[in-house]
Amino acid sequence: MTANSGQDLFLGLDLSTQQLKVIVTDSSLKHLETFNVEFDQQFGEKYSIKKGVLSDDKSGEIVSPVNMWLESIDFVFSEMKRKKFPFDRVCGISGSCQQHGSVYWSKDGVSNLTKLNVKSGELVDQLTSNESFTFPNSPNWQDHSTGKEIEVFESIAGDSGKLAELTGSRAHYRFTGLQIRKLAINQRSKYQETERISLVSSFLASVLLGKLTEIEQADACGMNIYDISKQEYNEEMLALTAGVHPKVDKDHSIDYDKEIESIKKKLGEIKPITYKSNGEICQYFVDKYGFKSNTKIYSFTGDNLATILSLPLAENDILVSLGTSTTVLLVTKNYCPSSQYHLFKHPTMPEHYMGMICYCNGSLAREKVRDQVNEKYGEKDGDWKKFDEILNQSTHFDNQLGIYFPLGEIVPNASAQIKRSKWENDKLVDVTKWENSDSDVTSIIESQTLSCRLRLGPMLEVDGKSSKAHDLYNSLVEKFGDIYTDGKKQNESSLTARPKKVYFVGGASNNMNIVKKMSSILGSTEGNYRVEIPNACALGGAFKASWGYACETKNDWIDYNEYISDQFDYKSLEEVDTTDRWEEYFQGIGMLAEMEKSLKKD
Ligand code: ADP
Ligand code: XUL
Repeated sequence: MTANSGQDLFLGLDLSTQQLKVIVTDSSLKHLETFNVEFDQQFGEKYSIKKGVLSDDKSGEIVSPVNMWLESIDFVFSEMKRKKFPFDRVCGISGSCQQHGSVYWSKDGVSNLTKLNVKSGELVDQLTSNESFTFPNSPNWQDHSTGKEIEVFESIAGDSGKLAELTGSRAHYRFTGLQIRKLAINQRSKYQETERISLVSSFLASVLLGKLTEIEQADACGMNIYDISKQEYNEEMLALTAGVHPKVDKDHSIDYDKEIESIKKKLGEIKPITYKSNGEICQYFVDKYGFKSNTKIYSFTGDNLATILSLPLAENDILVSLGTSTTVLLVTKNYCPSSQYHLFKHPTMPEHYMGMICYCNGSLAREKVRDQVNEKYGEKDGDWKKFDEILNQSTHFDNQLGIYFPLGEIVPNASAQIKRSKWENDKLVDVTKWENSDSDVTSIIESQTLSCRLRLGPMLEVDGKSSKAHDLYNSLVEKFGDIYTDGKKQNESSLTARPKKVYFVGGASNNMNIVKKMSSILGSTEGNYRVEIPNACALGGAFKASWGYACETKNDWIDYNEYISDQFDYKSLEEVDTTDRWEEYFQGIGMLAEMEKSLKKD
């Protein structure tokens, strides 16, 4: 498809848990082709992996073999070569990688990387694991083995909220600083032999460059050690990461200053967000596949960060991903951290941040309610017809709300439970079931959406104050008192802020009734859209490369959002026809905040 025209091409690579994907776009952001290699299918036996990873159920450790990733790069490019892909037209490459994972280069590895050449075999032959990497495997984001590290990171920062203020997130098992600490303590000599530590994103960019490149600033925010406001590593967190914090690591023979210098060197500098490339592709790829020697490599970023690059997402726009779990991403200038969500630097807009809220109880919780109504009405298993019919009948908020957590929830932090409450005689009354069990349908969509609305509020900017919003806020507080979310007091602007545009993606966005209901509650001011972007993060990577190339050609910044908006295929968006019930759901906000106060925790 691409072979006949002479247009410039861009590649977006996506190194995820289960596959390496390569997406090809042209300079008008047209998606031309996709290539991929699935790890289980291609390397399952050789590396004994399942779903891309090695898991130890006892310790909770989950890792991915670095050699497998190296093999997959040659594999997918060889496939492309076999299909006569015109590598010589590729001008720029960027991409998206699973977040938080880390790769540990030995001194030899750093040097081997600069000597890659086509005569010495494949990447995996030249960067063999025991020689080039001090640890052969990379911790995976699903890892759960760092419980002790969570405790020390939060206690040294003060508490979960303070760590979130500093680094954009509370401590999480998967975050890189904690994973490095575990290795630095348990396998000290291997840690000490480590010359450099890359994130998965900077690892992949480094391999293409044939030299080590810096950790990308937006992805660095997934480490729990990077002070986002000061734009530098936090020394206390670095000391923990290196296993030398004087309050928790009592080995007095350790030379603290030397260890801090050493970990800073291992991690390398973090360059502020830029459009500038990190260099040109190395000779190995030129000779082996026919890339031109000036193909630019732009910094790679994390997969969620790359996802927001695939759409014209401006400040205060949000992306609601209704997959197995629900993930909400938004673009904001407002650095307003909380222990219940994440803030990262935006990968292409230096003044902006990306907010991310991750819920466990998304589709599976809705499916349980669907199954319950299907059973009641004798409907077919798995069919959403009855669920939709009930949802459509609900035309207003009727003062009752349920919280449905068949799984323990991250946001808010709560154990598995179901809670239903009604607003009666000016107070909240808990009930074990509704008069009509059909009410669970509306109630689950309402409470899931209101939870997003409550937590998005602090991250959104208010566009001027309206007296209407002021009145709504006053009557809310009069009725419910001050509203607290996750221990933090909400104020007038956080409770009355509205998103500009809302985009819905993921499996459940196929359901227009769910999307309409959610839209009516979120109350966007500039429209709601449903969009199908099956390869969003790889596409975001390719767009980042073509944007970087356009900026470099102009030798100046081009606003990322303008760049995407100018060329974006708006026909791919489906506008959602909805009724705005934003005002009516102030009551729901008050009720949900009240109900969350009494949720059970583990
Ligand atoms: P993943 O997170 O695995 O990528 P998907 O984005 O494919 O998941 O979403 C899968 C979920 O989408 C399923 O769990 C299912 O409940 C939900 N889903 C798919 N179609 C519908 C529908 N018509 N109505 C509601 N939910 C749906
Ligand atoms: C985000 C996270 C996952 C991985 C998936 O914090 O851990 O979304 O990035 O690849």
